[in-house]
Amino acid sequence: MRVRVFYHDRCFDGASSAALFSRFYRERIRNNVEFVFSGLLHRAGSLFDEKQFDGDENAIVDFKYSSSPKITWWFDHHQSAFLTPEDAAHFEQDQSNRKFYDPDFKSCTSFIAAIAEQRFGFNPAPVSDLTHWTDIIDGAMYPDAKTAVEMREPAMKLTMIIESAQDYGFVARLIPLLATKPLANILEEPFVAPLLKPLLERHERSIAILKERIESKDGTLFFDITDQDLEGYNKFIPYYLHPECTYSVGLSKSSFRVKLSTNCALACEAEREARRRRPLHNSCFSPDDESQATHLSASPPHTARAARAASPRGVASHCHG
Ligand SMILES: [Mn+2]
Repeated sequence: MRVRVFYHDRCFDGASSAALFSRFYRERIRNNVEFVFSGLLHRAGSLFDEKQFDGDENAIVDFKYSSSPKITWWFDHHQSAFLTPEDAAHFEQDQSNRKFYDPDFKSCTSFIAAIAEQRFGFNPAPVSDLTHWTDIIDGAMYPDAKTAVEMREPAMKLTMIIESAQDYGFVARLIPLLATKPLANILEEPFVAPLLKPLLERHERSIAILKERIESKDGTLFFDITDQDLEGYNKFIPYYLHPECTYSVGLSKSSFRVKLSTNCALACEAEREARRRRPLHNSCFSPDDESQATHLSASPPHTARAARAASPRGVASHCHG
């Protein structure tokens, strides 16, 4: 029997959700199965190719709902889980006890662990380190900018590797290890270990460049690194360098877009609580719709307009949601 698991690709929580789901499935549903892991990315147009729903069971974890009858399991915690009101209504009517949604969870991995324990008798103790770190990383619940930037923890290093994975098969190969091996041991795997050094060097370089570029004004940090190839730089670096500041507004560039990021530091309990309720990391503005700036826990209200002024072609953005 084949179980296909669709997961949020290039995301630590997405990969960990697929890992935890497959462990839970093997232990509590049936053992004699082959898992096939397929990454999904948020992109314009249709998110799913239903022809791919070809397992005897098909699960989606940490990603949007699909009303296809071929999808037999679903877990998500994103505010934006439903593409349409029809999808939400379809989920509301589901009686299968196999589809679960709770946006109060900081990570989908800890959500799967909780449901698997409460409803299916799964023992989450062996995966507690994994769920601890997916909550911190996916919920942006770092105790301080230092933890987020200094990359000491194996989970942080794995996140960096997963988010920058170039090879389509890499994350799928990593998944079976995530719920069965200590994270520090996974970093020593021969197909994982060589990837870390160049990423850490790139990270160090981005810290050095931002250190040089950041201007600090009235508690807000401003920077423009559109002339640098720093796509995917760590969003906590500005606060690590300037702990006195609460907000940052930055322009960066990748091969096909200019991106405006506005962020707020995890400065106090109130902000942390706000992030808990909206567990997303980064705010996103599209050129057409300021109301899409929904992932923001706090920010100066003028930033969307400032972004348009700064970029005549509009500001494209990537929502890590
Ligand atoms: Mn997630």
